Amino acid sequence: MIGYAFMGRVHSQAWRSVGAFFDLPLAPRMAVIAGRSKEQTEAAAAQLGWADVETDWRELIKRDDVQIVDICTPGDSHADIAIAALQAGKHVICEKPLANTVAEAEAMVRAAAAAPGKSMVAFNYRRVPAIALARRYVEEGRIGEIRHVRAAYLQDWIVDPEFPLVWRLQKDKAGSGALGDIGAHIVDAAQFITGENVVGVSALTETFIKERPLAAESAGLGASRAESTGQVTVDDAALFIGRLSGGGLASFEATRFAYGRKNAMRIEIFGSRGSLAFDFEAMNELWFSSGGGGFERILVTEPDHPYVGAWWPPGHGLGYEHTFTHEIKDFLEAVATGADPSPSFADGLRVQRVLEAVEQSAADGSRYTNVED
Ligand code: SOE
Repeated sequence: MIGYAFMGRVHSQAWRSVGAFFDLPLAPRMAVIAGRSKEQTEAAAAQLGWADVETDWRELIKRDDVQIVDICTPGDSHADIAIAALQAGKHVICEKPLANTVAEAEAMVRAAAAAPGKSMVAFNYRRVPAIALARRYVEEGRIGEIRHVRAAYLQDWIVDPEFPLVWRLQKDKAGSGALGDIGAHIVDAAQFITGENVVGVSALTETFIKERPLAAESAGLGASRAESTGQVTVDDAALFIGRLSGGGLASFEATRFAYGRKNAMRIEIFGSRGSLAFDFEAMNELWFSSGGGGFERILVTEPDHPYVGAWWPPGHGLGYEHTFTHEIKDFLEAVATGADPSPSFADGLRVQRVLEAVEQSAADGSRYTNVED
């Protein structure tokens, strides 16, 4: 694993627990974790359960005891690490969004196609049981043809103008702001559940707070007031409408400025025969309308619901971390059986192209912009 912050911690939890709940065709061993600071990486390894540490990811990739590389770093290093790992014959799982640019994502797709290893982009929300169940309902034709998708991802962690300029607010590190961080999730979820693509968009983006205090680690002792702030170089919010490949219409809202909404990843799908609705803040529920008569609440905790049978008795519920455990389980099965894991790097590139079209449209007065194929 490379990186030990939020994503490194949650992926580690998944690697630690997956074998205790699922019958796996192979047993993962948590060999080595890489980070730049030796001290902090050693502390992370001890806490998270990794046997060894490296302070340079290139050394990790060279090791014979590493067959799978899990990339949990900011987007600016995804392409370099993934391509090097694939070329070294490793299997790769990479955090989302796949890369910071379409060009990087294309290079990753080419490297994946040329390499023997398996590769997967970690859109974990596909592995929320209720979202996997929603896809099953669409595949079974229960809601008919898709007319509308209404998706929103609402958070509030940077509403305070004094919140520091962390890497997620810097374009050179994160690629984009709310758009790539959380907008990418709802684009992927919409495409996953409906089985259709977003083919064109019209967008607005905004950065409400343009300057913020530097994060502690970059604020330098004795910095004057003027020197202790920096420019926010990404969007705070991105709103866009789009067309789906099946002829339906979609709307997307991604914002970190929605006070009271912590991780409200919401999606509603309206079809010719029925509708589905989901909110991550109540992630064990899926709402289904079979046409007329309003919505029925499905408690997605039954053993025949996706992934649920491996866990607790009905009604006991799952949480955020389980989505990563499910992701690692599916990835390991693909590695063991030789199947192609999903979402692939090509799926990640497809999302990246939507993000790019959103940025182009927003820069171009919201002009309708086709998503490249
Ligand atoms: C931060 O906005 C973040 O952690 C995202 O990066 C994740 O992908 C999402 O799951 C929760 O919010």
